[in-house]
Amino acid sequence: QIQGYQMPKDFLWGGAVAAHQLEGAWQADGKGVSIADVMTGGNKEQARQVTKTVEKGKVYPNHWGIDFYHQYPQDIKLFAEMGLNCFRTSIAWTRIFPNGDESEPNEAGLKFYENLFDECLKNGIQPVITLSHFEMPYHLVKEYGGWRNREVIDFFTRFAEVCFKRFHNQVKYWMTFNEINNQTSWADPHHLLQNSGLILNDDENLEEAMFQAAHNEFIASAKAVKIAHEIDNNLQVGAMVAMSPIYPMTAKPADILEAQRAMQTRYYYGDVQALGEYPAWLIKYWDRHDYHIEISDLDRQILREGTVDYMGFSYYMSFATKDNGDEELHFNENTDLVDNPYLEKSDWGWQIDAKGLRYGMNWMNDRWHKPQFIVENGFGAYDKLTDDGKIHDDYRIKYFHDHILEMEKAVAEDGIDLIGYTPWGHIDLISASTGEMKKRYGMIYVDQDDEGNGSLKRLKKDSFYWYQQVIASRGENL
Ligand code: P53
Repeated sequence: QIQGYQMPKDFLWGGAVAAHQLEGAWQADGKGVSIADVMTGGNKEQARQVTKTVEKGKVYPNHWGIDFYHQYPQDIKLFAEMGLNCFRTSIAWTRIFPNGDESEPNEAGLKFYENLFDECLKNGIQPVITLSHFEMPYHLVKEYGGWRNREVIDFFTRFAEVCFKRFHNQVKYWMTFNEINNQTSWADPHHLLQNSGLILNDDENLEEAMFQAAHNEFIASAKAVKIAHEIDNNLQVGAMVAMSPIYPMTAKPADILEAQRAMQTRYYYGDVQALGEYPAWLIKYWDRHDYHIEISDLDRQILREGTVDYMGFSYYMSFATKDNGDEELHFNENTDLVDNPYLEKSDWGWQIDAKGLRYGMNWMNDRWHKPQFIVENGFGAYDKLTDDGKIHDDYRIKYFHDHILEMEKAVAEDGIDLIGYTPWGHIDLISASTGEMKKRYGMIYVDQDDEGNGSLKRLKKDSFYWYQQVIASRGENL
């Protein structure tokens, strides 16, 4: 067993979830319908479907989640027992603005989060909040076309302002858009919907529509940063990118160049949010492809003035790419990724690469010079409840061991300014990509199946006790 490094005293050790994946209670207290409420359950073979309305007879796992909406007081006690001093969740936009375009917020929704955050704070846990985590009001998708429409910017900033005003005494760390760069794989309809509320018409150019929607999100995010600081200078507002480094397949120069363009393509979002400017190569790319992205001079100013305070990011896996043979230097994430023969995969095909975490942290630090916050990391797996009534998830402990060690090296040996670490789904919840319950990330097991049957009982897995002593030793005992 390797000893880790001890992290600073004020380091945040937590867990991370998103409202729509665990709260359930999809219609409680005036909540509106979000995009997650119209996504059916799926699995590895069968993609989730998006339906026009909620249809009878179909399975919508986010409607029940793990019933956190009602059970959170007990769950937070378990989090405190684990030793967490922070808890990342999101505020479901539809609890505050059910349709998204109302002028006044729904008080019952605000009250729910106020009580939830109070309960956390009473237990020594500070909430860390994402404003938009794959759960925008479906009404904004159907009536406004999602983020391709600039009107949505104002709806979002109104929502953000209401939240900052109401919760600034309870919540210091915020993030605007979850994994904003997932839409780099724009050919995947789920990413376009989850990130940007886009349902594409056949005659639309997917990539061009994605760039416009992302631009509108950047403006909304930059405005939110400014509003937050005006309300309370103490607030820290971060970006949130999915860090999956893209390596060159070989040392062949054309592979190296392709991997460089791949990284530029997947992380230009971070460039805009951290540095306040679009990179030159991208402007040239738009010109060459005759893409017309609506960006005004005022927009450019807003971006410069609304750069984020820190970079939140998720880390699950790394990718690889090679020269695609095209005349133009261009990376298409939908077609240009290759398997990395040096890495094993999870049962869902995600390449396991602990060193990639340290690599990604250094890469971001060199480029963006911002404090970082690891707000997701974890291992989705099939867990087995054994006859002794336990879950022996040694594979998950190994994953966390290897990743936390690389994280600690990045801090202790490379000098990266890291705010905290919140493993994903530290309590089992609904998977975002497949809608499954059986793709589990938790250190706390929840007795429920893919159809929503089960006692909902919470059980501590072996990883619960392991993480507990990691935190107690401030990261030394791995
Ligand atoms: P699930 C794709 C690739 C990497 C992370 O994912 C992703 C996705 C989108 O599904 O999502 C993040 O549940 C996301 C969480 C999500 C978690 O990773 O598909 O921020 O909402 O649950 C894990 O296994």
